[in-house]
Amino acid sequence: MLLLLLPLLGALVSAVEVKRPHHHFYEESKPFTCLDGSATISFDQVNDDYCDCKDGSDEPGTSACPNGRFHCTNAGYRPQYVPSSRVNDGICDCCDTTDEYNSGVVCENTCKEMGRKERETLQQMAEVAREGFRLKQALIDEASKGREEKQGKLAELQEGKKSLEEQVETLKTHKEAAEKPEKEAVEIHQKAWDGECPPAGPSHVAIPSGNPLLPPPTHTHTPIFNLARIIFLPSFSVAQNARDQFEEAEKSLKEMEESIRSLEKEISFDFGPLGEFAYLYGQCYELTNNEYIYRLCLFNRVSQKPKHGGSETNLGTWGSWAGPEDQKFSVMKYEHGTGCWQGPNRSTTVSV
Ligand SMILES: [Ca+2]
Ligand SMILES: [Ca+2]
Repeated sequence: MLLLLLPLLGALVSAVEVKRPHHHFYEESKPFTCLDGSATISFDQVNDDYCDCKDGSDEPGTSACPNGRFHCTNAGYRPQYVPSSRVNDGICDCCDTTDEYNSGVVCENTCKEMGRKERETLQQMAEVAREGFRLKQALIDEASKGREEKQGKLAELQEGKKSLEEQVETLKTHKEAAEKPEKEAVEIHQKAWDGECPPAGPSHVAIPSGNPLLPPPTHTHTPIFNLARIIFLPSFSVAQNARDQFEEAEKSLKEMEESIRSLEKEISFDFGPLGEFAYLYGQCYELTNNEYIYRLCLFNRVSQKPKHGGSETNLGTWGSWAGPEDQKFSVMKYEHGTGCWQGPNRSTTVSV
């Protein structure tokens, strides 16, 4: 009787046997060695619903081994391993339905749909990444162009500075030359004021008015005094003109030097390996919480101001990139802010 039943049982088992996984470890023509090497068994002991290997690797298609893992091929989606305990437990775990091959539960094969959704998501992510790269490249190109422009401008300014310095030097000489007769005239005037007789001079006629170098007019002008005043005025006018020109040129030179300094500073900033952070230069952002308004001006400074009035506190000026070695450009450090009460200076760390 038993002999008669055995082939029948074998037929039943093979009817539900699931030949899986399609993996190079499982070759039907050869004996199977457990993946942990604990035993070698004949291939018909693979997926025979009896646990032979300690690691459960002989039963990838049944729940015979408590530590076994069931492999779903999930054609159209991603292959997956589920714990053997989930095989035929009445719950659909594999999208290709194969974990429920003998539980009577009817699972719907959702692999194709899941694969389609995953591909869509991946495509969207890839598009976002491509867009990001495009943007980054545009920023790099812009930064490179900006840097070239700044360097060109700097060279131009430095050239201009040289000629302006020469101009200032020339105007200074002119000024000094023009101030000499003026000085002499002042001396003459002073002598006249003191009641002495001035030497003969050109007979200019002018109306004295509000000259800061001359004593104020009074009602007791003597003819000599008036003569001195007449000699003085033209030399004052020439000297004043020379002074104005010199001062104006000197002011332009100072402005130019300031522009050079500012450009040199901007060029010296570390805007990332390819200058991709240059676009952030000079941009400011504000964050308000219950108490304070925080203001971050990138590559410049961070400050904090009480929301309901009061003075601003410096939380640090641009220092350096301070991320970990492999991500240096992920953190910005602003340092040397206002000192804390009996403590160190404030500083701010900004995560980019
Ligand atoms: Ca087995
Ligand atoms: Ca299941």
